[in-house]
Amino acid sequence: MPPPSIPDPLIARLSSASSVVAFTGAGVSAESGVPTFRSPDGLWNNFRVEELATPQAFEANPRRVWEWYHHRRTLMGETQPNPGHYALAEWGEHVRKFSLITQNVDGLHHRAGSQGIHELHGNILRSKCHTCGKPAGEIGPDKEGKLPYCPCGGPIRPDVVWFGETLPAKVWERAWNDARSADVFLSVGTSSVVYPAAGLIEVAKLAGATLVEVNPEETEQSDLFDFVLRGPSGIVLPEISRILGWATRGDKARPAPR
Ligand code: BJW
Ligand code: ZN
Repeated sequence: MPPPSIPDPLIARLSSASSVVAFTGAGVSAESGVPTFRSPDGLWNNFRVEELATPQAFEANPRRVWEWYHHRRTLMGETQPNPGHYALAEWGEHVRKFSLITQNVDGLHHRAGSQGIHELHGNILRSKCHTCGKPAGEIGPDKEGKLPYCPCGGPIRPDVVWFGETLPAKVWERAWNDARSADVFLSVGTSSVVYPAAGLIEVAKLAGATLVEVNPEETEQSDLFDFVLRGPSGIVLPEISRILGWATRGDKARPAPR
């Protein structure tokens, strides 16, 4: 697929910006083979994310919820960052103040070399106690499927944010401040329906940022954006890097032209 054309005024805005925020969602990892949540292939055993990613689901059936996370941990161990992740890692080296705010728990931005990532919804590799919150490393059910427990007696769970739970306070505060002070705010690969994360788009808009959406599909918030780039992030972001002369590792990550 050829990249959509990137408007010159957007390139000018990006090259003069002091502060750029990229706010990412599951779509940025789609080209790595990680299913998004709200697409038909995002269902797991016919369950929707809203039925699995809740404290109530874990308390009622921890084994089922762990099976889902075990499946996803295994899948993520087999996937690699894609050119979209690498492009954002390059931007971190070129923009005076670059902030990467992600809703993803897959760690692919980190593996692409991005630094100082704000992980709003946690990280799938980490675990913690559901009762006392104590970190529990990377543990999960053992080979026989026995579920792990904390010394306090509470069940161990993935260290991610489920529906009805608050986001990690410090991470949220930093993300909010960065959105508030962005010159350019790019929303990449998110359906923009999950709050409070999706509210950062409006925070940036009200503070006067130029808003850019990178997504092959329209979203509920598309009308808010100044620039809409309809294409996969693994194509669009490296194309922006190429035009700005920021492409370094992204070139290596992309397949060589035939
Ligand atoms: C591509 C592509 C390609 C495809 N390139 N793009 C205010 C208003 C309304 C509701 C609420 C509100 N405040 C709170 C709520 C409730 C709730 C909520 O938002 N519900 C809505 C769904 C209605 N929010 C919460 O409960 C949050 N907590 C909270 O608010 O605390 C305060 C509070 C506490 C107690 C009581 C009341 C308030 C917590 C939300 C936690 C979300 N957690 C999950 C799971 C994380 C762990 C895990 O991964 O297992 O986070 S749910 C899931 O959705 C995950 C994601 O991070 C999140 C967002 O999904 P995302 O990334 O946008 O993915 P998709 O699949 O939706 O979209 C993918 C997009 O990619 C699509 O647009 C494609 O087109 C695109 N795409 N290929 C670029 N190649
Ligand atoms: Zn505990």
